[in-house]
Amino acid sequence: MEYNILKPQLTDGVAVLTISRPEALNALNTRFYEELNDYLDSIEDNDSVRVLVLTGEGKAFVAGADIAEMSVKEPEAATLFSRLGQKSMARLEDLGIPVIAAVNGFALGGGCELALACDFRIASNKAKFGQPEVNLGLIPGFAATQRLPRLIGIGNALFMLMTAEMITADQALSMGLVQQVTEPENLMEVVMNHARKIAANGSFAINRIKTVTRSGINLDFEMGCDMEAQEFGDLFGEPTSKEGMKAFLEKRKPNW
Ligand code: CO8
Repeated sequence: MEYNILKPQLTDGVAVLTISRPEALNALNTRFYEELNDYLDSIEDNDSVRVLVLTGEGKAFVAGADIAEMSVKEPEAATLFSRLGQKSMARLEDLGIPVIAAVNGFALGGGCELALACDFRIASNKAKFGQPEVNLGLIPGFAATQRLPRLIGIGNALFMLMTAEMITADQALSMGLVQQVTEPENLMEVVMNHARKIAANGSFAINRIKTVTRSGINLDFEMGCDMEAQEFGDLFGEPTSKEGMKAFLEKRKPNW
């Protein structure tokens, strides 16, 4: 498929997917989701992609769902669009590799929701976060009502959802919504350093961290621990764990 909105790039096992529709501040429309799903199909079984980074071109990460496209929808079509967004974002959460949001600018509404579906978020100090749906007479439709309280607690989530206030990257950091804030010019370098470090580690362990943590948060604590013990044990059947521990004992870098 030819992409009009997405610009994918792959270096050293790290795929950077830039959302590029700057004339609409990268607003998410149906075409975006078609391209995203096509791209995810293409990397799902591609072992050379070990980390995925999402970012936006221009002054926005993503300024929300496309209000122009949404404004003419009837209830049934709006529900379908919401489902399309929810399912597409769930694919990022379920992807077998880490997904990092490099938040370069506005992450509003659907844009904040897209960042929430990533495994962690690193933001430029110019980034702004918000869930301004109520200003449009709407509620979020790409799972912010569900992911936000799980990530930052119900008080912080309801503050963002009810006030529609735009918060700074530093405020987002203090709420745990982002994990690191950088100077704008350093954002991609910082993100790429993390991504390359993750990509250089044994992907078996990294990918299991994602599965166990993401599945575990929706399970009872004991069931989560059972799953962790099972996965921990399974790793001992992989050559990568033997090599990792052997390398430590031999005071050398692992040769995965
Ligand atoms: N959708 C469509 N176009 C947009 C969007 C958007 N979300 N955001 C910005 N644009 C367009 C503007 O209309 C403008 O276009 P034009 O140049 O043709 O007039 C262009 O991008 C540049 O925007 P501005 O001139 O407004 O730029 P400013 O720097 O002055 O302002 C803001 C930047 C503050 C980010 C401002 O653009 C803004 O408030 N945008 C809307 C933010 C918003 O409300 N987002 C939430 C949308 S609702 C949502 O995401 C719900 C998700 C769930 C959907 C469920 C499906 C049913």
